[in-house]
Amino acid sequence: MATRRIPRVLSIAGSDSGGGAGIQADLKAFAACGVHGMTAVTAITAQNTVAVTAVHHVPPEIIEAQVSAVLTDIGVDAVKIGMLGTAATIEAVIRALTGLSSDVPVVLDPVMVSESGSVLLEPSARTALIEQLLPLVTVVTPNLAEAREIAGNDSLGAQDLARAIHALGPAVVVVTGGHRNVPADVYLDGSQLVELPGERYPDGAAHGSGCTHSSALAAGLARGASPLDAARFARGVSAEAVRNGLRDIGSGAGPVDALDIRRGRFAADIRSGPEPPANPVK
Ligand code: PXL
Repeated sequence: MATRRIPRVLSIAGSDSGGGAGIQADLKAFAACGVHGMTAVTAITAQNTVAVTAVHHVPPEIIEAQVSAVLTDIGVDAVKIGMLGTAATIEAVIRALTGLSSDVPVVLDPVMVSESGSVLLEPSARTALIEQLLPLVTVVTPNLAEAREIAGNDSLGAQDLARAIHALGPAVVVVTGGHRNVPADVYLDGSQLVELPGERYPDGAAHGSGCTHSSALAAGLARGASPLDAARFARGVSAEAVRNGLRDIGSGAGPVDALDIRRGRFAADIRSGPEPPANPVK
């Protein structure tokens, strides 16, 4: 019997040297969600659990080359977009995605500020993100602060923010509930608004929770789920990753753990790891 092809998901996002957020979180979330993860790195951040100390923006042609390399050979079943940083990067990503079939879902996590409070999207790039990229995406997943920024309104509640952002063009809006009074995500597509309740884990470790959420959502779509089911799935995966977060890594906000790293596939005992092949290749 032929085995089913493993779903493929591309993350176009920034690198977090501390391993908590960005592409590092995305690849862990993809592995946890049963899809093959690939990356096009947009920016390299020097970062730990307390601060971002430097950012290098990858040249636009290298971003386009990474996406093109993935699309021309491997192909994708969904794309997740995270940290973009500059207007030049946003334009490069838009150019790179013109080669994408229109039935491939694109999930945008509109990253603006790091967990530790550093600006990850230049203020001058906000217009490009809102006017050029947002109308092209299938799902956008702002947290409350990002939703206020995109909608240009500080006083609306999460449901009205979702409506205002939906009017800007994306097919689906999911306002994540991590910073709301009620711990629920708001899901809105062209026909329905649904509150997705969940637990809040204030004692967990949440660095990378937004990245994990949007990656799990993209993985759900790549596996064939509807946007609503994928949003529910992502809510559960990211909450679990926060609950299970690695509080003892670094002195600041510890990284989420979507993979259950302590119980990793080969974590138990080095001596009882997998047997080497009987006839090792010399
Ligand atoms: O969580 C948003 C985010 C995305 N991408 C990178 C980050 C962060 C937050 O710190 O560092 C690279």
